[in-house]
Amino acid sequence: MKITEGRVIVTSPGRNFVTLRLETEDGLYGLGDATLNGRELAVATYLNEHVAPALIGRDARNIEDIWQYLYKGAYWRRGPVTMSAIAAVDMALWDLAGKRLGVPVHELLGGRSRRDVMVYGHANGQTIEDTLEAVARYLDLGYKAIRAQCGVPGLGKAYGVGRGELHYEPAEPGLAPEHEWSTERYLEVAPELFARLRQEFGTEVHLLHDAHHRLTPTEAGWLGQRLEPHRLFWLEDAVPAENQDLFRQLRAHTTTPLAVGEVFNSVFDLHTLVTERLVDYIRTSVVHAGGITGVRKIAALMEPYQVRLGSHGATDLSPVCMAAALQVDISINNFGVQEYMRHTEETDAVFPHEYHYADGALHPGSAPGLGVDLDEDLAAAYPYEAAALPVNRLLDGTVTSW
Ligand code: EZ4
Ligand code: CO
Repeated sequence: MKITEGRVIVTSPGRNFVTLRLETEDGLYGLGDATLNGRELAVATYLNEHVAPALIGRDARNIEDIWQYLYKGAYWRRGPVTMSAIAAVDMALWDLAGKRLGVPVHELLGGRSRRDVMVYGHANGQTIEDTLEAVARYLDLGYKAIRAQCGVPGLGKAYGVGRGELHYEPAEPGLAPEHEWSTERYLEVAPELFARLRQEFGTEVHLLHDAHHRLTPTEAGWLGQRLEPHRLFWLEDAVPAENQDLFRQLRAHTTTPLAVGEVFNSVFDLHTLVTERLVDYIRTSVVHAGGITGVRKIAALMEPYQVRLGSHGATDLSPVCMAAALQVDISINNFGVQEYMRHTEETDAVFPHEYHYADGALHPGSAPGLGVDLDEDLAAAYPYEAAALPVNRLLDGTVTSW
């Protein structure tokens, strides 16, 4: 089962996606997502120049060995560009393995641990009233878990408060835009939002919230305490993710469950958080954390500490990543929830997939491999367009720090 070709396809059906297609000598092919929002071409180049040539002639059946070879063979370990490239290879190899054996990938990962994969969507509004309406719409669609965000009074566009309803696209065309931010004003509105949500919708629905790395542990502890009566499913990215030490102070000050990790790419980004049990959920995604193999290593570390996986699944993670994430989610024991923001119709047409939504959950389907394809002719109709995630400045012009 020698690998004969590795090709990178960049397409922008509403947003940019980078996909790796690996082909083997018997004519089978596997797909892997390599999309890194705002830095897409760095990963495409890394794959084209450094990874694809090293795969030709290798046996596609040796998934673990190829993962280790790429991880250690880079010498410069970890990092989002490297780990997204490794992830793409890994997903494509699992896809190939499933197709070769005629089974969905989760059957190779130990089978199903649950019936379906609970998902959450983003309910956004400029005001609290708008957000209440957005939550009601998700409830009508059957969602059991909903992330709620609202605008901050007196501020322009706030990051994390999306445009559109079921879609969410925080990247903007061109270079990184600059937005304004005020923690003081945010801390006024956030507890009020959740008080209103519980009043309107009761205690049954799981409510989530994302603070996007903008608070200090003191501010986050204050917020977490005020959210305790409203029993959140989680408070995400309350403090900057890259300093694991900050979570000790935060954890000591609130029993609101904590989630972090959409920007993580290896076990060494989170080992302190897990082994000291400073968070409840880790949000690494298959694409940014070294693929199915990378996320399974992370999930295995988390399991005895009762830390659960709550994978990142915003619109910038392609249907290939979503298909791969669902194979992991359904198979591991310590799964919590999967983020799910729907892709545009154009994206769904470029990436036909087996997974489907019903009753607040995604179902991975039973097609061999990952259960997702790429229509290359259609993909070619959507050329790459530069876009980037925003930077926030405080009201006096200072870039928000760590
Ligand atoms: O901002 O996917 O929880 N979800 C998020 C996402 C991220 C984007 C970054 O590319 O915070 O919406
Ligand atoms: Co987030």
